[in-house]
Amino acid sequence: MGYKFNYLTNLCYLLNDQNQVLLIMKKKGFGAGRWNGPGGKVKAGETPKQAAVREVEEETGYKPINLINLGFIEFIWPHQPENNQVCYIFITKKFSGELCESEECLPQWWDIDKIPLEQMWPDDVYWLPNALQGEKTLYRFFFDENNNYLKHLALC
Ligand code: 6U4
Repeated sequence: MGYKFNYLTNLCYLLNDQNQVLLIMKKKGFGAGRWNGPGGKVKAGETPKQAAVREVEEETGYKPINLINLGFIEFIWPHQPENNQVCYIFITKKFSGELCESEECLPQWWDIDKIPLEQMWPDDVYWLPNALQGEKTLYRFFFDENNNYLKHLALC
């Protein structure tokens, strides 16, 4: 079965040398009130990687260097297909600049083994801990109209 995707997005995970990952609390828009990786929509003319660099700078103040692509996740809302998106997943241990809170979001470092999964998107528990270990990430997740998790499958 083919799915229609309205846009491409990205999520980008910065890791530091204290075994921590940088997450943001989005203050407004889609996903507000949840902790998530920095990221957002890929704009016309950008590659997913260029968009990830831009979003991380806008949302955290850091400039990521040498982003590694782990794969992508198809997020599907069968009853709200306008939300459907293909989300590219990036990770890096290299970045420059200074951490900076913005009007849009609060960035915060979290110990990798204590990430706040209960305050994140419900799919993250299935894939994020492995992705933070550098594992290939290729999935399709389905959500209901209240953004509750329905089911998922691996795409490889
Ligand atoms: P606007 O308001 O259009 O400037 P922008 O930050 O460009 O926002 P946004 O927030 O719509 O884009 O992008 C959605 C973000 O949410 C992307 O980083 C992907 C992420 N996202 C969407 N569904 C998700 C899900 N089910 N699980 C997850 N992240 C998800 O972990």
